Amino acid sequence: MVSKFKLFIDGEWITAENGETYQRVNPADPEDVLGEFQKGNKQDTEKAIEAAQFAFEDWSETPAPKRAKYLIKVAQFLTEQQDVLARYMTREMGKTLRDSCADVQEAIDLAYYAAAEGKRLGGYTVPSEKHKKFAMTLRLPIGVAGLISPWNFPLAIPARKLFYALICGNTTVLKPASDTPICATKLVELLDKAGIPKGVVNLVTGPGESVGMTLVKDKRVPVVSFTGHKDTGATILQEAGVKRVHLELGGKNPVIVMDDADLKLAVDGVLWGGYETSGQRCTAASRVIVHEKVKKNFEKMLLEKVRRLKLGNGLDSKTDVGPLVNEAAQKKVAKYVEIGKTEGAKLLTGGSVPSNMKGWFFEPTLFTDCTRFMRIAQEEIFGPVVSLLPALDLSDALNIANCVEYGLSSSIYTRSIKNAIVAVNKLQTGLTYINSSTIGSEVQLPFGGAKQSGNTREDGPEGVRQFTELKTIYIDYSGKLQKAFTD
Ligand code: UN1
Repeated sequence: MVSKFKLFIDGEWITAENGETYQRVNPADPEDVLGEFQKGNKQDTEKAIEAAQFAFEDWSETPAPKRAKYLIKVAQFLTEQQDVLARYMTREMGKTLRDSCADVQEAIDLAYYAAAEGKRLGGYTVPSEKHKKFAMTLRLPIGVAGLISPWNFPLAIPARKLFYALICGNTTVLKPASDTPICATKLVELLDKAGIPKGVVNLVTGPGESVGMTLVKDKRVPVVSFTGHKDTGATILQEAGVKRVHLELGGKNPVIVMDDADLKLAVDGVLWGGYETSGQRCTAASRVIVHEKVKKNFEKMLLEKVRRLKLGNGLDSKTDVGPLVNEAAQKKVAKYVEIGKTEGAKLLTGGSVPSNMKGWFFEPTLFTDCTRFMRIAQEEIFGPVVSLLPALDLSDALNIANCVEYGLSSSIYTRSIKNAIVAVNKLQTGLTYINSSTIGSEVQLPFGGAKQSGNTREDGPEGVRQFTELKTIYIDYSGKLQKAFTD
């Protein structure tokens, strides 16, 4: 029997108005049907928006430290259910169990961090120009938040968006990626179990064109947070009109390996950053820019390890690299490998769909002798494909690193403080890691990119800024009219 999943609107688990559903299968085993999900549409989304709008007054007036209590309960439930949730995640999205557990852990950390922000949620005070006048700011909730989350972090990213929106006093409508509805549904179930008041959290599964776009266009939704492809982000910006639109988009993240680097450490960093989650992270280390003096040696060391990566079902503890999320992703990666070969990049290993596996697998792939303007060195592949590019020196490496339209994450391996500081200042990315890979952001620090990688920062104190309206307050207790900018 196929499990049936529902929408969650105004505190009720209901089916979509038009009765349409869709199925999702396990990417490691397309015969394993994971469930039947509601194909929500514009009407369902509007119903959810109305419910969220209605719930806003009470929720926004609930003291933030009280709102935090629901998040702490959810953190406890997530902790109790970490293994169960990780298994669902691996089955619906493909990543290894180890990786899925980390995703659940990120959600747990986010819940505790956001809950603590509930006790700090405040503005600032500054002196006024005038006698007997007090000036300050307050952070107030915005309203209904439309949250559109991707499939690569099926729990952590919906959690990040929901928890910050909620702690700040907004009500929410979540539209998760159609490939990963189970984890999002489980998260909403836990919020419901924690007793979150009805209408505060609503879940509508269904296509981006109807559900997502309704959230984007509807004037009753004053803030939208989206993580996903840059082209979708650009469409959202065009369609949204005047509202807050937070975009976390793609990346083409470089690792620079200098001639003074600890090469073993750099190899391990590239291996983790490039192939964990099968390269399906917006922060994935997809370009490795290697100083020509160490290129040969580094290439050999990396190749040896890439060859040893075990491709397989994420539920198997021996697996290093799981499948891609769906068939379209597999085709896209295969297409890029062909483009790379045609452009003259040298394929060192991988490059094919394995013939003996029935899921959407792709071999861990390594290219070398790439040049900066090749498409495989410019465009986001979102698969287990890493491209090595030689560089003459630090300045050449930085030019190569910056010559893409993205600017999310970057990394440099060096023993020189000078190289590291120059790189921090010159790399045009929201995140820079020194002597560690391009992935692995922590919840208490801002996350987000420059250039085409997005227009915002999530996480840490920035998460609160995303979901609050900053109100400026002047309190004049002089009892007189005091005109601005005079005497
Ligand atoms: C993403 O891929 O969309 O640093 C986000 C990391 C994760 C976030 C990735 N914490 O890799």
